[in-house]
Amino acid sequence: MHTFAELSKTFDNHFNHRLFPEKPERLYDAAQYILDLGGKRVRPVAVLLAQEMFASLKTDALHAATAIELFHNFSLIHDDIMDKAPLRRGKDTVHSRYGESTALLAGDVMLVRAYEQFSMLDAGCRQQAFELFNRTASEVCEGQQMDMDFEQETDVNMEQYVQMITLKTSVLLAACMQMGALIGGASSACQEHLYAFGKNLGIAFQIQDDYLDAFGNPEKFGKQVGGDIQANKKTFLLIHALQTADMHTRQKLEILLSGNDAGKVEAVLAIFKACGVDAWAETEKAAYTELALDHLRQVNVDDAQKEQMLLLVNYLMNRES
Ligand code: GRG
Repeated sequence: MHTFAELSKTFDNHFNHRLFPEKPERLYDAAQYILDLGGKRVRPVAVLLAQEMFASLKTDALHAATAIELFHNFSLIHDDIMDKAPLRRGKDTVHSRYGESTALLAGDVMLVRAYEQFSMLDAGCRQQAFELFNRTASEVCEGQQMDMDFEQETDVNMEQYVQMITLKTSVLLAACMQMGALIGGASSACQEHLYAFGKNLGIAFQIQDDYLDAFGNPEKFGKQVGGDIQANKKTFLLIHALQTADMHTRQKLEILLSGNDAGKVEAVLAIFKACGVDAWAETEKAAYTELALDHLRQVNVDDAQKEQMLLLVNYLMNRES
């Protein structure tokens, strides 16, 4: 069994080389560009960690991990186009550097490559892996649409928000966990607990993302801090602030959100702080992490097999980027 650090290195060694042909140069350079920016590689490592809870590391887990990292990067490119985001991983977004049309195509070709990776899986788990992946990819699309719809809506409640981020963010982490378990030969019950573990962990992960978007260190975060506020995104922090603020503060917040004045981000952040949303986000994050851990405890393997996964949990919840 490998450590979390060893599995991260194993994946990097497998993945960190040019994955695309030379020509047409602009298309494949754009696809390779975002991969070369790195990122935390949380999802592929989750696949490997989950797989190693049940059997020694298999090549199939590397194929699935590669597919999911390609898919994740594809979705980031398309998301950044939709959000008109200037920065990703501290550098220009793909569309800022290569133009929107090439960025769209680069994302598309990465999705095709992801399917190629899944098609290499052993016949014993290929069909189930495809089904899990296809269901998840559809859900990510649904979550993305809900997220965009919420930008135009004034009254999004916490339940709707959790439903949206479950689809947009959490189900992919959940699928990584289940995919690893499936490839490792785990029982359906273990696969389901790992899925639920990943899903709750994904919600906690998104809370951390919302927190970092508002309060993160711009040098470490890698994206524009305050980007969610600027784009009127409904986030955990905003929904909580709207729910808990007194009438005067709520009105002030609504006026700020309806415009795009200079100083909007700073003014909204000041209200967030006055409403105590930073401390509240920490409590919520801990609660979802605990729900996730409840499911991990129910996975029927020795505690020693779960130790490395716990390191991933710890890393995710304390990250600054
Ligand atoms: C699914 C067919 C299909 C299309 C894509 C654009 C889109 C539809 C969905 C957007 C999904 C999306 C980008 C969700 C955000 C998830 C998220 C929290 C991303 C940040 O992940 P990190 O922090 O990033 O792991 P790094 O850079 O570390 O890889």
